[in-house]
Amino acid sequence: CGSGGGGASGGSSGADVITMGFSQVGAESGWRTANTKSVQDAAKEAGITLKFSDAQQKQENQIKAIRSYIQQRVDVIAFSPVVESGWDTVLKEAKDANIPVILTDRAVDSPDKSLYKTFLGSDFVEEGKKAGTWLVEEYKDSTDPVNIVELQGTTGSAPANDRRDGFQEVIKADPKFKVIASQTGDFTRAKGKEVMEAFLKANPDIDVLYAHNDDMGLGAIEAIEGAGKVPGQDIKIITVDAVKDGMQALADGKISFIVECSPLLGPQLMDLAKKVVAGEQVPDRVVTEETTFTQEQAKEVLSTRQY
Ligand code: GZL
Repeated sequence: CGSGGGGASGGSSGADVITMGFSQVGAESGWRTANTKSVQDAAKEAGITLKFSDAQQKQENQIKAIRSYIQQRVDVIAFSPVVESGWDTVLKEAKDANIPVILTDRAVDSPDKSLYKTFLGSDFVEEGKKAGTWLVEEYKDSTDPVNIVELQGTTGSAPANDRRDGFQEVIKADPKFKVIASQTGDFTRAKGKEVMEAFLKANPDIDVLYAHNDDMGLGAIEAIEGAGKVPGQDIKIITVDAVKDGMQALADGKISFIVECSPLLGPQLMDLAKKVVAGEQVPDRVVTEETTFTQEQAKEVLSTRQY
């Protein structure tokens, strides 16, 4: 019956099957692939009918998908906003259509918190702080300048803004840490490699790379090796995510430290969706559990990693 917003939709079986419209950022990284699998598997497990769209990292495609879900009268909409701004209009349309919205993975900067029921995802500022804290510890016995280059995530995205800010908040305490170059690599390996090649050409004495995700770090490793330098030794590398390829590079000593960002949001998302559709109260914010990994720890857990 697809009554949308609160009522259970008819779905194929006609029973109380919930229909969720999900707008995914894209397929830009190993993290995103794992996140998509988690959402799709969890929907199946929960008996939720999932309408899924891949926005290829374009906000206009996400807005189109959300409008289409509103037209289809889905029971609940969930999405990972590719960037923080520009959502108020379409979220207002969902609210006016009485269709609840759940934010997953990334946040929006809308001041009107009534536009969505809850935000499930990591604390990216914390992730940036964890990266900075490791670096401060790593160089605690040195007074020499530490030249850092930064590969930022997608411009305007919550993870890029917050991982940058959290990292800065920690390293600003010691003036020896200098971010000598910072540019977006759009969370992809290809762009990470391309930007790192430019960094290497312009800066002969880079000590550290801080990459906002494993994929850009892995692309940068190709550039570093291409420049005849040893990743993890000539240039220490800190990344975020802890996907399998990143953890392998960490275990191999090419990456120095990884801050975990879990993509396995599917099960929690489906639980929240059921509660929201049933009109139950849910927390405004659900922060995912995650840790950090050194090279030694990566060797221990590599075989058990789910993604
Ligand atoms: C973080 C997520 C980021 C990952 C990247 O929750 O939005 O997007 O860190 C992914 O790998 O592309």
